[in-house]
Amino acid sequence: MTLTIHGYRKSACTRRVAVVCKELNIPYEVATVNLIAGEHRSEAHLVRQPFGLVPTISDNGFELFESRAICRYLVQKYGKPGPDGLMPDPRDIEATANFEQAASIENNHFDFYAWQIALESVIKPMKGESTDPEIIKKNTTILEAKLDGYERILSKQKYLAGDVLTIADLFHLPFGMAITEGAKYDGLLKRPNVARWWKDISSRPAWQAVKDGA
Ligand SMILES: N[C@@H](CCC(=O)N[C@@H](CS)C(=O)NCC(=O)O)C(=O)O
Repeated sequence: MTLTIHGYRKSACTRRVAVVCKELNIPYEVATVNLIAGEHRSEAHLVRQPFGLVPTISDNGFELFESRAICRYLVQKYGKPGPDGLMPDPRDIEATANFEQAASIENNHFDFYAWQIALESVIKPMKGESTDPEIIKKNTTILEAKLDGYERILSKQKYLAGDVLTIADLFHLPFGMAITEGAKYDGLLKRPNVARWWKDISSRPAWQAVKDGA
């Protein structure tokens, strides 16, 4: 049975799951939960996602929400965890610890600040809502310092968890694109090693296939 992503094709978190499907050649269908029409707040969707957000998946009767947890599940179920497998083999404790560290970096030092910038510069204007330049300024200042940390890491290794690509790198793609292309913020482009890494991950065919819609 085909994997179903209950999501909104253009939403960042839906595309986060879709890019991993593409990387692993997992066929999927999108059952649209229309965010503009408020379908994510319907009782039917709240049964799947108690917080009223997208995406969720249904996989042969198995249901899951939280995009990063979904990506981990997809690699473990359909991929080949190991040095070339987007996530380490769980029996490799040190590689797994490095991977979890990288995933925590994205979650704690990138996601919120990039999301705030994207929300104020791209998402709210798209919806015709007013924006707050102070929020953009505050979060850009914080993200600048965070990306200096990224530069220190990426000057020593190719990717965030070491020298092999993992889903922790791919997690950055949706909001990385929103701040770079949408908000025209140059933080991912002006630091040499961050720029090398960003160009590498954002030019992958899997991302090119879903970057404008899952
Ligand atoms: N941590 C959640 C976040 C999900 C999330 O924020 N989804 C957004 C789209 S990217 C959403 O559903 N927004 C609708 C809203 O906030 O009303 C995940 O990664 O799945």
